[in-house]
Amino acid sequence: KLFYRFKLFMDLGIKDSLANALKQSRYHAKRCFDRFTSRGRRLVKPQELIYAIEKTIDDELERTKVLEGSLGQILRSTQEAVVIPPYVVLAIRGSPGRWDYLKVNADDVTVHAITPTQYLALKESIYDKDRLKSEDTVEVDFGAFDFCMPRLTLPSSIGNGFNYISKFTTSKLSGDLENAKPLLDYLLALNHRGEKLMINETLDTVSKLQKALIVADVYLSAHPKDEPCRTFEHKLKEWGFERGWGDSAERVKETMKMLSEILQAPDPCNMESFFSRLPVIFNVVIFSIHGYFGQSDVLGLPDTGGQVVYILDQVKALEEEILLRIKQQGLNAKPRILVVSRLIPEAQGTKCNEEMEPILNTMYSHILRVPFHTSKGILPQWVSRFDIYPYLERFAQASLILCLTCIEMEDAASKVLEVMECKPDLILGNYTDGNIVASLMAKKFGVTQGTIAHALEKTKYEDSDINWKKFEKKYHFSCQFTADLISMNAADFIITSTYQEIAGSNKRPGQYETHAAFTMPGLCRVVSGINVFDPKFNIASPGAEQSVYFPITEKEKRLTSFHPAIEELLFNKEDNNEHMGYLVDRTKPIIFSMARLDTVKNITGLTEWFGKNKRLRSLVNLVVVAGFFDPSKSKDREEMAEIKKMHELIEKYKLKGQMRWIAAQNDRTRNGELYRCIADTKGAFVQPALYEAFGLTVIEAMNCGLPTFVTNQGGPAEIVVDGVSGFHIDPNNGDESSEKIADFFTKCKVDVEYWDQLSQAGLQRIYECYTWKIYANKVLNMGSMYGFWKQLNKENKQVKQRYIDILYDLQFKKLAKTIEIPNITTPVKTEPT
Ligand code: UDP
Ligand code: LCN
Repeated sequence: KLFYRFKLFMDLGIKDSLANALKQSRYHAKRCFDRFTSRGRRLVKPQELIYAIEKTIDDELERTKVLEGSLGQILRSTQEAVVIPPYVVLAIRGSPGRWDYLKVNADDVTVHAITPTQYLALKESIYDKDRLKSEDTVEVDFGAFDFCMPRLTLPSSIGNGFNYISKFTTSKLSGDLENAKPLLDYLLALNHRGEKLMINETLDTVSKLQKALIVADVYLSAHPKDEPCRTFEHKLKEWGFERGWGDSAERVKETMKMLSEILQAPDPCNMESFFSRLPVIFNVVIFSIHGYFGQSDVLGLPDTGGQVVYILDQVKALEEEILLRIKQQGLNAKPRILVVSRLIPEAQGTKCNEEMEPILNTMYSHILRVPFHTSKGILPQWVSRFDIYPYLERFAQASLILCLTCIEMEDAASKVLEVMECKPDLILGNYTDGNIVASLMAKKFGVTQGTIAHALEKTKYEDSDINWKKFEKKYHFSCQFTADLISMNAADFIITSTYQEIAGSNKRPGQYETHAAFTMPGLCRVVSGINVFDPKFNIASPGAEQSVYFPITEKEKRLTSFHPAIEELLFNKEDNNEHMGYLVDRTKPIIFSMARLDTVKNITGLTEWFGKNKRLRSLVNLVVVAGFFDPSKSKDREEMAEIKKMHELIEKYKLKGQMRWIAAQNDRTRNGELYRCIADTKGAFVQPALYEAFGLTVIEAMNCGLPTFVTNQGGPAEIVVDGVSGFHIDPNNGDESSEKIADFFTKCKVDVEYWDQLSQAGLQRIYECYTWKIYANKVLNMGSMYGFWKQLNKENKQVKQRYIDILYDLQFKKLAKTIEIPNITTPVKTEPT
């Protein structure tokens, strides 16, 4: 069906396909479109479109014909429709990233194509009739800067930007030898703390470089392969070569050969390999600002979830990879990685009030915390990620005016310089707040920038853009979406965890894709926010720390010292403030889930599915680790409601005896063993989220050999291949999902090998795609290659930056000021600590 739909759209174009379809089924189409318009102006969701066909066509055969035919295909590809009688305007997503806007006149069923601007204006008019007439809407159009930049064409290429950048770079350097001049300039500029690397000014033309490479090749051929570079580097220096080519004669020769071949006849493969060997990245700054960012006692606190885990593991993996590369480059430099976060004086027993904290299991990496300054002093308390925007500019200290007026104040930029004693080579941002600060800092230092979203909030809340005013007080989406737009456009490359994060699936748009065209009526109309075919998009999925999350089959490594505590946690019958509910029948397998108690995590949903499904209850016990039990102790708006709901469900379905609710567990080493103890019961992990951006718990469980049932909404559906390395469940269809889980356990009873088969297949999937080693290698390669690409296209980057500055100054700053700064109860000194 998908192929048929795609072919239909390709052959005729969507507009003509729809026009033909309407002609062919004119009678039914007219009735169907009349039905849409009969209920007046409104926004219609896709389910309603299909439902309308089902309701208007009585004859079953006819109905199937229309539903399976072109009209049905087009309506199935429609993501939403604006109804303004007599018009029905369809936003059609023919394939990932490709959108068409078609206006159908319900009276005569004629079709006209319209632009995104026109579509968004019509959509706005539903919410505010006068908007159509108003001409004061600010339009944001990033597409206007991209006309000269290469784009990918196939939906299947999306997220594979790095490979295309090496191809585009190759073609830019091809042809005349002089086309390689930008590469020569790039190499000439390479240095580490002032010490030149790779080449020096002796090789100031491409032809001199090319000749020197030939001489060096002959010279190196006479040396044993494993001869250390120290013994011949003085000779190479005479010809203009500095250190950084390799640690042995063989490696230096190989790297030089790659460059020779690039100069002779560039090809993307060589280009990638050469850039992966360049000594470019030694110092990295990663911004992860909100939450309680720390190494212990932070997980489970509001807003503090997987991204903290991700960043700490990421730092360890990046440091290991940088160290390996430095060694292979024949250098003895020391790398430095700083995770810059917020210093929170009221640290709630965490270390978030400490300025510097070494990162465990690393040699050169630290958390650097900088406080939020306000006009009333340092902000002592935690603030929600939704309310964080007024503090960020001063935190980054990126504005020139601020630099001149608040010289005495500590800020992230000066702290980074002080600790690193130089500019970073790469800046990474995490989540909206980290990304906007990363953008400000990268601009200030002129450094390559990568962004990581973890989750873009826009997709989590339905119609959060068009209804932004309704959400504003609670969530400040106006700030968040503007900040996201700024940083995704400012970034040199974007790291995503899955394809779906960028471009969704055939059915559902991706998180980034929903920023392509959207509107916040009365604020701005984004006619081109980001293009998912931009080669800056890359998929680099995180892993799970394999020394913590290892399979149950590795028996000798099991952390048996935790077993008494885990036994207590799972089976002790007395309720306390760490666990409530108990498990009468210990012989049953356990289905397990662990998450923050956010609405979107749907732990209450899972509890309800379990409560309702007698068969499942007879087969397994349920254990969930989530939040805590007293709603009055929560500071988080959503968490309070979820806590109350959990208590109600436990009562309603009389779950005590079959369900255990455990409060958030912060000891990840013990959690690793907990997953394995669940696996010992031949249980399973369930990730029931209404939407999950990636889902670290899924890969943690899989690493421990636990079969998984994962939401089909978001990243987990990509991690797990349904029926092979786990199962997909539909969070919006609890009955079907709980039946699927029950079926699995029924089958396990008959087929004793089935559980092991799933467990093994999960592990295989992890080793192929989801490890930190694969991640770190990809990210460092990106840092190197996109750094050069940025230089190759510096004029375009500068022009775009000026546009970004306008959006930042005129929109973001104004919006950030509307967020109230809470009272500072305890006076906290404003001088640097
Ligand atoms: N986690 C934990 N204790 C808890 C809840 C979660 O240690 O009580 C950890 C979990 O093991 C995982 C992370 O927090 O490493 C959650 O990441 P995920 O991607 O699943 O969700 P997020 O919280 O980032 O939305
Ligand atoms: C945030 C989320 O919501 C999760 O889906 C991710 O796994 C986590 O960050 C780490 O990227």
